[in-house]
Amino acid sequence: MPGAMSDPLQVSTIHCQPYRDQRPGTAGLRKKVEVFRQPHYLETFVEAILRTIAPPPGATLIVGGDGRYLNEHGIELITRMAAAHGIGKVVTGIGGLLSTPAASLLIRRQRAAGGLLLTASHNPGGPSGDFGIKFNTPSGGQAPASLSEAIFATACEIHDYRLASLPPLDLHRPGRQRFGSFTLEVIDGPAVYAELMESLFDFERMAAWLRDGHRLRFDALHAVTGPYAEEIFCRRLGAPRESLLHAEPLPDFGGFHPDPNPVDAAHLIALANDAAAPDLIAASDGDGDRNMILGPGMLVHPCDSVAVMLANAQQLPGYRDGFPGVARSMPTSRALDAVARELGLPCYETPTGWRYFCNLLDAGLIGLCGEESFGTGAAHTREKDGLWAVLFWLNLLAATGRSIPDIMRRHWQRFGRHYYQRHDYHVDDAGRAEALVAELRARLPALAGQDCAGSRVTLAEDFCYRDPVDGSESAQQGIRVFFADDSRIVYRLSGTGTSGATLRVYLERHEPAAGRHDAEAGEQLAAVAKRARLLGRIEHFTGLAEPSARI
Ligand code: G16
Repeated sequence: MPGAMSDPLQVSTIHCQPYRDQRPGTAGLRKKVEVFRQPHYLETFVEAILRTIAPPPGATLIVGGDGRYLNEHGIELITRMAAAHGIGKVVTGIGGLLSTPAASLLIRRQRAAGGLLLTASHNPGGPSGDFGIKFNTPSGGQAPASLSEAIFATACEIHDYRLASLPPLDLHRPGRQRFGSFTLEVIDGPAVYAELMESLFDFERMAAWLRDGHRLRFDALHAVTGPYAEEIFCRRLGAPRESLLHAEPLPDFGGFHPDPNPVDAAHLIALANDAAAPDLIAASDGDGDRNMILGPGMLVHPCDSVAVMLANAQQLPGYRDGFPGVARSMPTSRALDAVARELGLPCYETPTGWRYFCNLLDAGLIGLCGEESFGTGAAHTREKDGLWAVLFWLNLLAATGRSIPDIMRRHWQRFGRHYYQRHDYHVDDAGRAEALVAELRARLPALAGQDCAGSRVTLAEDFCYRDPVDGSESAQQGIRVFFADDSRIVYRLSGTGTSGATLRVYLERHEPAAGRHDAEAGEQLAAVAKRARLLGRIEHFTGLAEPSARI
């Protein structure tokens, strides 16, 4: 019988040629599906990961994905390769589905040697979409830059990989499948994750809020969070089934671009602006780590969301003792800093990329962090966590009895409002965007003190981060320019795209507590946007007079 208990695993060595384009970006290796379908492409990268981390014999590995096209194929392949490398157990979710935060949680719980997550996050799926893979360390967090570079260097030298011959795997049958010394364990990811959420939030109170007739709409965009939302909102909180939209995970996300933002999820903005808008509207992305929060007539910008969470944390059972400190990525608005200042807490500023928060979380320096790119999280896991953020807001609404617009207005009256917008310029020729950044960088020393479209530059620099825990330095993490009128512009290139380049221009202007808070962000930032175009000579370099998207 194949795979009987004491059979030694049969391992083959397969010859291949190295690929030299497997350098991970902001969060893992992301490429078009057609790139991943080249002969041995995925195998080469997985072999590079396994050789670089060199897990001890018998170690456990968490392997899961967001359900996009190639997900199950990738999980079966990684399982066979892991077995060939002496891994003792691979743990995955039913159907190979694991949200990114759930995978991070499992890595920590199972004391695994790490995790391989098959996701391109918010990028589109399907055969013509994107695929991706990233390695998370035993702490549950994304590989630091040094490890990613080491994996890349190894990938450039791969000429063969190892594959164990196993009988057909059943990713849909919960439980253990044993093959000699190797075990595949399929677990119920949503149940494990929901239990943790029950320890952090007041489920009784949230269930009562729903019973009282308050309405919730959660849109899973046909991505990984559907089964998690069903377990939490419907089974454990008693929300009616119509609270969930697009809950069935599909390999092409049903055609959705699974990025919960005002452009790609415009239907949720329309729902929020409807006269009969639900009390809480929320969404997550492909792999479940991003979140979008809306209330009647209002989107809660992620920069504000993390600030409101900090200001109100004591209302929630899991966070009554507050946080040791907080952090945000550099391009994220300074709304969080304003609250931290009032509470006397340190507020760290990191480069873009969730991985930079992980050292701070591991060292206990922070307990809450967030990014403008619709990511918010805390110390329960080492990834940002979409459903956690939705539950935070749901619990806050239930605990205070207030509406989202009411909470936001009170917040701005206390701390002022940081009007904020990100303008993305997509260019096919990456060289043009790189040239813009290079020119701006060269002009930096001369900028301070200059007048630029109506305001004086007070500071202009290329952000360099020194990690306070391990002392490592990350240079050239975004060009930031501060102005005398308390506005700020940040320029950087996206590290998550799979074609051309995206120039991200982040605009921010502070309106004091006594000022006007109910205006439209685009209108309030029009002058700063014009200044950003002039200063960066955006049209000259990109040929674009207007951004491709305003987020
Ligand atoms: C990833 C990172 C985030 C980052 C985002 C956007 O998120 O984990 O930290 O903010 O990409 O990065 P970029 O501006 O370089 O495109 P995700 O949700 O895609 O894994």
